[in-house]
Amino acid sequence: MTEGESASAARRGDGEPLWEFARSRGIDRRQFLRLMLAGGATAVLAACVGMEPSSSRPQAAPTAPAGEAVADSPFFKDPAPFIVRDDKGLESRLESMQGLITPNSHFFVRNNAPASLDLDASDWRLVVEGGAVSLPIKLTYEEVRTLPSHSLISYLECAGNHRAMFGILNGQQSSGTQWMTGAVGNGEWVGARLSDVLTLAGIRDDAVSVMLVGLDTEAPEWGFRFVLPVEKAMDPDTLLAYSLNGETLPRDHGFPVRALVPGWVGSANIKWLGRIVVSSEQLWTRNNTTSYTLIGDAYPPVGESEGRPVTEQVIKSALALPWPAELAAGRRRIHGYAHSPAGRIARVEWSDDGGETWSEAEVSATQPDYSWARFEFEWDAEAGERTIMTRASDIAGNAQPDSVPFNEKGYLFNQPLPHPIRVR
Ligand SMILES: Nc1nc2c(c(=O)[nH]1)N[C@H]1C(S)=C(S)[C@@H](COP(=O)(O)O)O[C@H]1N2
Ligand SMILES: [Mo]
Repeated sequence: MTEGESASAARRGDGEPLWEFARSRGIDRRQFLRLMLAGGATAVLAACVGMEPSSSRPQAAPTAPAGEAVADSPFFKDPAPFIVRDDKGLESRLESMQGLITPNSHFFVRNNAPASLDLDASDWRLVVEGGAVSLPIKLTYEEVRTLPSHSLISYLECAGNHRAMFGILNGQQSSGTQWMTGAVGNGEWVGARLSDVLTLAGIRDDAVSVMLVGLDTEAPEWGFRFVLPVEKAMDPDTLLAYSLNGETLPRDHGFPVRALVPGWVGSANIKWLGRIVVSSEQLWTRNNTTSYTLIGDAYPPVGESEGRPVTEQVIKSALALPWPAELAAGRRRIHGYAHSPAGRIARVEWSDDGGETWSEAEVSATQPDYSWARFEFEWDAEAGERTIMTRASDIAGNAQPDSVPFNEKGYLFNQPLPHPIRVR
């Protein structure tokens, strides 16, 4: 693939918006065509970056979002709506959600550093470098925001969501934060395409790995970083996000810019992004060798990893109820959420007899982009100690498996959950 070809690949299905964008930066049709002939989308984007929009469009100010840090808290947001797992984890309560979008105040937080960073957007730079780029660049926040913006609705889930269930249901506890079902949220993200930034940096056709590095820990051994294969990095839906649910990206979620990698495990979605390293070799780092790796009898090691690095999520469903739940007897509507990286949820079934018989739940019709689905059903709650189990399948034919082989760090647990409910 030549540089020109990689540029057009980056714009596939998006030719017209590039022209629209160039025009909004004062570039006329002839200049546009000349730039396209000379250097493809790379040249057009390079000519656009740094130029003021000719029509002013509303942009959030490049300052940290409002709100004072809670005294002595490692987080900026109020922990009240959450299950506080530890000083690095706020778990959402699914029962506090009704609609499709998780409000920012209720969106789970997972940090590996001791505290959320408080960065100043005017000092912030994004460095793009490495052996597989021909034009290493350093972008400002304004420059990232000047690139064509793309918005999508996507769920974001920690690889360790449901991890506690290895111990609770299968009797074998894994290491790591014992998340129940709330290390997941669904939001509307706006950002630049990572592919546009890589195109600006002149990504070469021999690129293999794109490593995203957070500013929380830059140490070579322990920096929080994630290696994407170039194909996923160049996917037009992989974003450098600066907005969540119509607000400037909150500091707990990676202000000023984070990666949003739809369908991939939470740890790929690097917050407080500071550096991107593009290499013509497969890169190995902590987060694909010892961490975020399936280690166990069922998972033979891959490359320099101790096991199989986690990449894509798996299909899951959970009820929006406390664990355990307490309900009064009688008919009621129960709801929950299901999500799959492979596409829309086609079907959710539920069982209140331990999986002997299953009934179909209603699945929300609205399920844009990489959104999770909301499902609901009517349940006649009879007094006693009860359980309800749900299992989802997606339009690609994936379904939740009956069992998941153990892995030491407890990732990707997606067995159907027999949710305990005490009915009085
Ligand atoms: N720089 C940086 N990025 C990071 C993390 C981190 O600790 N540092 N945590 C990752 C993990 S493990 C998850 S699950 C998601 C959580 O995103 P959230 O806190 O916005 O919900 O961010 C990921 N990105
Ligand atoms: Mo995570």
